[in-house]
Amino acid sequence: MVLAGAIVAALLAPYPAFAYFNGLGFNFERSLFRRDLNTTDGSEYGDSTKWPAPFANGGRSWAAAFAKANATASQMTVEELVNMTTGVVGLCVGETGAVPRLGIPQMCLQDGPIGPRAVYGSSQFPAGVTVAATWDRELMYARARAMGQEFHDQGVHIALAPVTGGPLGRTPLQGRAWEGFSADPYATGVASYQSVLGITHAGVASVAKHWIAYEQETSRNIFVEVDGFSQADIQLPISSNLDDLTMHELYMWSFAEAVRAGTSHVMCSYNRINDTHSCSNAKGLNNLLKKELNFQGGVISDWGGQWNTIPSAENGLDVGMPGAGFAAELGNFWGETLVDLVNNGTVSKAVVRDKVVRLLTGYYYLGQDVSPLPEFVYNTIGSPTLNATSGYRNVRKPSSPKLIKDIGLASVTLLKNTGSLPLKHPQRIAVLGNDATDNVLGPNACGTGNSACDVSNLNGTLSTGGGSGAAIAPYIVTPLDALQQRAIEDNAEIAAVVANSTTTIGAEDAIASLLPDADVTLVFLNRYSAEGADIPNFDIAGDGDNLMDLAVTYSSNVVVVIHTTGVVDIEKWADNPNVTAILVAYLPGQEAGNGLVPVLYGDVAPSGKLPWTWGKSVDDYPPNGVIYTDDYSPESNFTEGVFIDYRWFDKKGITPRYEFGFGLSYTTFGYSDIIVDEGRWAKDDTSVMDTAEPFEMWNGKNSLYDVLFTVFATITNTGNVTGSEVAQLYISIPGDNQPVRQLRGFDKAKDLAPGDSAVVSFPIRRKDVSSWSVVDQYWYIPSGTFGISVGGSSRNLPLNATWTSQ
Ligand SMILES: *[C@@H]1O[C@H](CO)[C@@H](O)[C@H](O)[C@H]1NC(C)=O
Ligand SMILES: *[C@@H]1O[C@H](CO)[C@@H](O)[C@H](O)[C@H]1NC(C)=O
Ligand SMILES: *[C@@H]1O[C@H](CO)[C@@H](O)[C@H](O)[C@H]1NC(C)=O
Ligand SMILES: *[C@@H]1O[C@H](CO)[C@@H](O)[C@H](O)[C@H]1NC(C)=O
Ligand SMILES: *[C@@H]1O[C@H](CO)[C@@H](O)[C@H](O)[C@H]1NC(C)=O
Ligand SMILES: *[C@@H]1O[C@H](CO)[C@@H](O)[C@H](O)[C@H]1NC(C)=O
Ligand SMILES: *[C@@H]1O[C@H](CO)[C@@H](O)[C@H](O)[C@H]1NC(C)=O
Ligand SMILES: *[C@@H]1O[C@H](CO)[C@@H](O)[C@H](O)[C@H]1NC(C)=O
Ligand SMILES: *[C@@H]1O[C@H](CO)[C@@H](O)[C@H](O)[C@H]1NC(C)=O
Ligand SMILES: CC(=O)N[C@H]1CO[C@H](CO)[C@@H](O)[C@@H]1O
Repeated sequence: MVLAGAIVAALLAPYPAFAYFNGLGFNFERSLFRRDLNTTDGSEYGDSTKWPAPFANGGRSWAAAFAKANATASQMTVEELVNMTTGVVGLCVGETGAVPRLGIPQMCLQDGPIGPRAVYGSSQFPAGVTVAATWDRELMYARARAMGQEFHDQGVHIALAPVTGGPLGRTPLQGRAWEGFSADPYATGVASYQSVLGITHAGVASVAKHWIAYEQETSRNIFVEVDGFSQADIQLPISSNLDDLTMHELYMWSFAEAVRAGTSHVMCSYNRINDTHSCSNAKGLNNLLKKELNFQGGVISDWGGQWNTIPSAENGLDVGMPGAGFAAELGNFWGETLVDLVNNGTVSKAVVRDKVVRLLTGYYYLGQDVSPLPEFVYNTIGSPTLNATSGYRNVRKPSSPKLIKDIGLASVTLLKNTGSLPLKHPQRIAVLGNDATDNVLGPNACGTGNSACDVSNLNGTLSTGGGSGAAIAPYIVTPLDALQQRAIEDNAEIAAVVANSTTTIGAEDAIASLLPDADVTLVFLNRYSAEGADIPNFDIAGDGDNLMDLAVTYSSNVVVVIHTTGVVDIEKWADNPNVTAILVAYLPGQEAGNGLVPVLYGDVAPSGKLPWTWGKSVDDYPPNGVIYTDDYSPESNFTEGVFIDYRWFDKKGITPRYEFGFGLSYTTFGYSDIIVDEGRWAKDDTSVMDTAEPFEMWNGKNSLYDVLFTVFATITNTGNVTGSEVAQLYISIPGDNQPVRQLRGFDKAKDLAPGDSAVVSFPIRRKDVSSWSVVDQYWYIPSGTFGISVGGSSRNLPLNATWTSQ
């Protein structure tokens, strides 16, 4: 049966997915049938006899926790074991069943990647894309550590974060790519590694998500059960069909970093891979994740990502979510059925026991048994409500506003500046655009809770995208708030037109009279997107284009600030000489104004760099990034292979508007003295956990993550204000069909005073100069000469050197 497109669209409408799943009825015609326990969707990749489930052993760092987990699990009955693998109803978005007899509590699982979702008394941290644009490892860690503490203090055992490159950024139209980091696997790998460490150090289990090749929202999943019957006959989830090389070199890379950092869990994704559901894909979970990456933790399904009973039990899924939660409408496959299947010998008890061991290892490793977390007190299912059994609980730390502000300041990316910035104490300031100010319905009215706003709403400044990756803002310091404070200090005038539309009565007249006399016109534009829907095009939200027409007509000093989840079309005015500066401020969280205005006024020079390529049009990117179809089995062929984002632009010779890694400062930097130091082999000391990725021995050195050589360069501040520079290293691997260059290092030289220099360093690991051999199934270093270039963006690389592998 084929469902009409409109109904598919309605099913996949933007968040509130939970409210939708929970509340709305299904009044379309459907043929009801019970899912077969064995449903595999017919692909060989769901065959656990070919790719059996490896048993956990605790790996390099979890031996003691593993021993406890194994001992506890060994005492459990089948009912108790299964209880822990199947979600139960609770206040958190997901909870595991308890084992009261052995003192194991119900564990709380809660979204999401910018802090505890739908939980009052928490901070709204900057989004993943924002911290990615800082290229600052310390800020990446600090953000995760602070978020982790809030999860901990709210009673969350398992935080559904970080987004680890699923999505990675195959298409700039992915609605929720902003929850993750960069469209480059190396950069996303670094951010994922730092984020896992930060969350873990707060005593909370991290969940690297979403495994894997989850690159579009459209047709991502419609598993819904009503009255025990499935709607799965309507449309299967999109199948990401990709080859083994692309899987290894692009999509697995950042997950390997999360596993190395010791992520407690991994979430399997909604999509299928090669026609087999990610959550029952034996090749993906048993072979690639648990065997090759040697992952010792648990695999948790995305909510409704489990589609069957026996295959998922045998093919690597450890915890099915939400199970009995959400009125079991998202599929409650295990529970008593799995108990029966174990008792009658269909599914082995050892396989189920291993699931519990994997789940409990993190619990013991993090000490959640010896210092129990506080009780979770809010009701977060449906509309977030205060459900305080012990009153409103505020866990926000006094230090968090400054951290959030600092991430904002370090992320703001200056794309154009013909001299208007930094602002030089303007006396008359015009501000245009509703993005400058408050949402008329309060800071959490649109998308950040469980609701979307009406198109005609004055949405206010965009501090986060929507869906399960959003968090409640305790307040928002808007750009206008911070600008007004500045104007007062400068004894200046400031006037803002914040109608969302130029057609609002009086808006055009107000702009026409205000702008000609202003020293500077600051225009605030945005583009929102959310989980559950892809972005239709690069349009700026609302009436932004018309607003820009008026701005450049009436002002010759227009400074544009863009809050956005990704690339938008700025071609109409980017080159207009009246546009004197363009900045992108991404999704800054609750301190939006404080994280921006000091950059505008030059207290801090901008130092953010683009974490993806800013193309001129959607057509600049690989075709078929989002597949729209009513087909029962929708397929997305990743035919571009590893050539996404800048790799594609470089291969095809396409000139972007702004290249990957680009960003200006108020000062200038000189690059000199590149040194390739081969005398610096260093044993891997960054792996918390060891992967088992196979590699060809070379030079007798023994880990894929050993440092083979280190590149140094000198960065000098050649301008006349203090600034920070993100130096980037790209490697050109010799051989046919290799990307022109690939990011393999970055180092931020911070706060260089005019005339000062700093030496930046780029440790290059074996993996960084390796390719994946599909034939031999290992990483190997191609023989020949490797090009090494260092500079300030992917297309501004003044320093060049080589390294020869043989
Ligand atoms: C796990 O516990 C079982 C039962 O007590 C025991 O037989 C087994 O050796 C343990 N496994 C490991 C790897 O310690
Ligand atoms: C299963 O989990 C539920 C919910 O946490 C708990 O009430 C029940 O006691 C558990 N059952 C067993 C057999 O431990
Ligand atoms: C997907 O299929 C390709 C062949 O088309 C194969 O090389 C790859 O290993 C498969 N990957 C998974 C995870 O099934
Ligand atoms: C085992 O239990 C399942 C679930 O109750 C049932 O469907 C299946 O027929 C049983 N198999 C055997 C061999 O008894
Ligand atoms: C609070 O949570 C309990 C347990 O889930 C539920 O029964 C109750 O209705 C909730 N109260 C509110 C006000 O949401
Ligand atoms: C306000 O936000 C909603 C999504 O919550 C969006 O559909 C609408 O277009 C936005 N309005 C404007 C004017 O940007
Ligand atoms: C720039 O702004 C001035 C008004 O300040 C206007 O006269 C002129 O036409 C504008 N130029 C462009 C290219 O829009
Ligand atoms: C995807 O690739 C398969 C196998 O080559 C082909 O049969 C199918 O038509 C392709 N689908 C699309 C949507 O391009
Ligand atoms: C230093 O600052 C002055 C005044 O702000 C400016 O005119 C000059 O171009 C700057 N020099 C450099 C090298 O940036
Ligand atoms: C209050 C207000 O000005 N609302 C407008 C926002 O913009 C949309 C179109 O983009 C108009 O339809 C609303 O009237």
